[in-house]
Amino acid sequence: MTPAAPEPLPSGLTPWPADVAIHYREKGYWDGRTLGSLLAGWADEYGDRIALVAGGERLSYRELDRRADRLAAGLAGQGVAPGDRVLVQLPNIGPFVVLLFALARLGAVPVLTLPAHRITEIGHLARLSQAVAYVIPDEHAGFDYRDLAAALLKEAPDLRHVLVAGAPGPFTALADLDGEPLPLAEPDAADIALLLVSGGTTGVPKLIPRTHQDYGYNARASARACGLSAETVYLACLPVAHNFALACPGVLGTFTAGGTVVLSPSPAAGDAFPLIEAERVTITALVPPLIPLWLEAAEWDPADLSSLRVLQAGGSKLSAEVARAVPGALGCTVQQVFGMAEGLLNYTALDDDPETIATTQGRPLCPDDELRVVDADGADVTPGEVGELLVRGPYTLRGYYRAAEHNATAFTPDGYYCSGDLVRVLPSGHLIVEGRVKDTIDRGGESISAEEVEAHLLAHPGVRRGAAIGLPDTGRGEQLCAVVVPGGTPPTLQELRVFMMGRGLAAFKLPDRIETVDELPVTPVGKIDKRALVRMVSERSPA
Ligand code: OOB
Repeated sequence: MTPAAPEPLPSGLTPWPADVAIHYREKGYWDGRTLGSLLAGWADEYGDRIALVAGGERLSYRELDRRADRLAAGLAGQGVAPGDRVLVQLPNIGPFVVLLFALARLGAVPVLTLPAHRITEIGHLARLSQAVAYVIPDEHAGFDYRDLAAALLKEAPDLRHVLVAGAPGPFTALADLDGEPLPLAEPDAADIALLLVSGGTTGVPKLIPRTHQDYGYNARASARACGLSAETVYLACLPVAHNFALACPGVLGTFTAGGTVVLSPSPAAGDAFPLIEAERVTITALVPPLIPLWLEAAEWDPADLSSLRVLQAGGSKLSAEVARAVPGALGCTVQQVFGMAEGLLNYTALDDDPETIATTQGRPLCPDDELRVVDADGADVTPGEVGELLVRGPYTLRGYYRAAEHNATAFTPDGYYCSGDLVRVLPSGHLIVEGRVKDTIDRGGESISAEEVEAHLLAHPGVRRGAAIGLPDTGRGEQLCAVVVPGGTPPTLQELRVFMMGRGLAAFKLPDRIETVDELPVTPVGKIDKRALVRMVSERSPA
């Protein structure tokens, strides 16, 4: 008999089964600590060491702890109560970090939206979470978030407060929420600490509940896997509201080790390189589309990057060619990270051999991460074969937030999360990501992996960036379109087909059409946005 799927709690958290929870506690993965109490512990242990460098400001661990207490009191004064959801849409600025811990101290739950989200996503997330407050910057990257807040108020009935980091306009300044620290009841470490937004490129975003103790483990174990110490200086270039830069090991992992977090306003080399030089940054994280831009910039930018030890790459597939070029160009090691806001993290080890680092997406973080690789019928594939990755473990969710219908198909009855990622596992335990279950082009009865075609496309010297997409085609169902950002002279369709055939690719996987674009559209964290790309190219008539 298959076990019944567990019911979500009133908080929206789908709990782990009781015996599994006991096991995770016994193993020490779950240590009963809340994010708020962790900060208090770090303040005791690391005191006057610098926790955070943001803009012109440098905050010690003690100062960060004190500010979190004062903001928690200010929020409580506004009526923000334990369990309330607070929509947070802040860029990489100091108040993000203070707010995160202030909410943790209160037991209120941040919904971590990304700066690039707009009214469609924000409206949906506000209604889904029934958020009582919305925290924004005044302006960022040329966009006025107070206008977005005004629009949101019209469609989010539960929203009572708009709090602004910066000039508040008609709303309340976050800086004014400052009170004498209050004695606050500590939340339960098994409760939701934060809600992350799913990174999926299909459908509306979903919310991922992460508990205090599962997220604490996520950060602590990641810090260990990445060799962080009190000497670590982590540069957050990607949005800190994204799991990667927040806790893999990111901001929170760096704090567990007593290191220093430096916030960069953007991942552009022009912002990041001066910070790497000035703060002697030792580790940072990027999504793969940004790495070639850093490699190019490093050729002419005089900034001293010699402090950099590790460049983490994750979020989408990193090409082996780019991975191999990094040590020579930036003087650091690559660490591949195959992760998901839903939980599971895989890291290459810093001392894996260079080819393993260049060609695999790492191994699971935790000995109790349970992975299955299954075929379309849900049966385990022969070891080494490609299939969909299913996972459960001490920091992988058992259900999305308030999404009963979706949960019925996104999880197996025995609690595995169906990732939608196609992987194969090497005898060493390293994973290779082979694409997405749904990122295929269905051409003339064949299902073609976009990822496979892209690997060959990117190997062409005239292609700087590229993607393979399916476009509607009456005869064949879909036609395969190669979308190319040229690097030098782009190939013609015929040249590209000859080139790919020369690499041994089957004829039915060759592109039917090529389109050149100046830029590929990206998701809020910087991954290639296939849906937007299909829309963009569909509007053009074939070249
Ligand atoms: C990270 O998290 P999300 O939630 O934005 O996206 C997760 C999805 C994965 O399911 C996979 O499809 C893809 O992004 N992905 C990768 C990858 N890392 C993530 N695909 C190929 N190679 C990789 N290295 O993207 C994320 C979360 C934590 C750490 C790093 C990335």
